Amino acid sequence: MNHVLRAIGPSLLVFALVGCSCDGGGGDGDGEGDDTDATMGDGSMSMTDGATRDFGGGGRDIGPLPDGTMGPEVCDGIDNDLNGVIDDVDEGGDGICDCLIIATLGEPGEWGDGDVFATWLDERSDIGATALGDTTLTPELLEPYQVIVAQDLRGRAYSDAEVDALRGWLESGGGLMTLIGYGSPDERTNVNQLLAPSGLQYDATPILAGSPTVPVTGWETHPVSEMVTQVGVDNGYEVVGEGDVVAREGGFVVLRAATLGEGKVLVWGDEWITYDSEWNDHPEYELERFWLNAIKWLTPETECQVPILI
Ligand SMILES: [Ca+2]
Ligand SMILES: [Ca+2]
Ligand SMILES: [Ca+2]
Repeated sequence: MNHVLRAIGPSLLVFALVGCSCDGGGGDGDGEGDDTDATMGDGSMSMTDGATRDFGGGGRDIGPLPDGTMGPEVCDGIDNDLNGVIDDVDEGGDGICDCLIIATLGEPGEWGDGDVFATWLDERSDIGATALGDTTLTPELLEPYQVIVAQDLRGRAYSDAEVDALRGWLESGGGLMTLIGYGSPDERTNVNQLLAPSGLQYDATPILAGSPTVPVTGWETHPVSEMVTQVGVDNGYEVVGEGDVVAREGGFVVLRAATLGEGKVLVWGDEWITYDSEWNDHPEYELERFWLNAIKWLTPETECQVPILI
């Protein structure tokens, strides 16, 4: 069961399955089989010409609307238009899936004004971001979310059980992005606890102090760096350990990307990408594109994937 279905509960899926008339028998009396051209339950879609399209996924979560009609895609945990992606809705064409289920851990930063998750992201999806703060991490808490972004984790050590819960969520397909640089000595310790299963860590020495921010200009080819040439940082920490290097500046690695089971991890060595100054005062920074790329890459490949058109 995918993350979206877990979020909305299985009852709707049951309703959808029961409500679908895709039995291949042409129950509407027109003698032409299902007008939807679709067959549910085995992961395939039967066409009127006899061909079959296989979307994989073992037949889970594939099907038309609860009333049996095809599409358009809606946020219900089902691939209503049978294009192989569940809930790929973006009415505004802003590059953020309207059905995205995303949360933040910790608190927003205080070194600059603004909060990307309270404004920019909320305007681009139906649900916005859920602020989990310092809530105890359990499998049940994490399960609904497709993407989680860790902000300032100062003052909040995590237990082994919480680290295990996050690891399990990642391995089953969650996407985690971490930030750092909020200025408290224990933030690094705490976020490194959560990152330990991924093999990624923040180093101890502060790097790249600047006012205004230092542009990060060394980008490796990666989905997250597509059409990105500069993003600013100030007084962050180098990202060390496993994973692919995505961005460097001044001889330091600022961004690494790794996978863990079905899940993905992005570790960014700073937090200024959340502040208004970086969005408003630096037209040379492709910050919006960077966030769009990051969220898209972190989102499961068959859920909530929408094109980035900016
Ligand atoms: Ca779809
Ligand atoms: Ca849907
Ligand atoms: Ca959107």
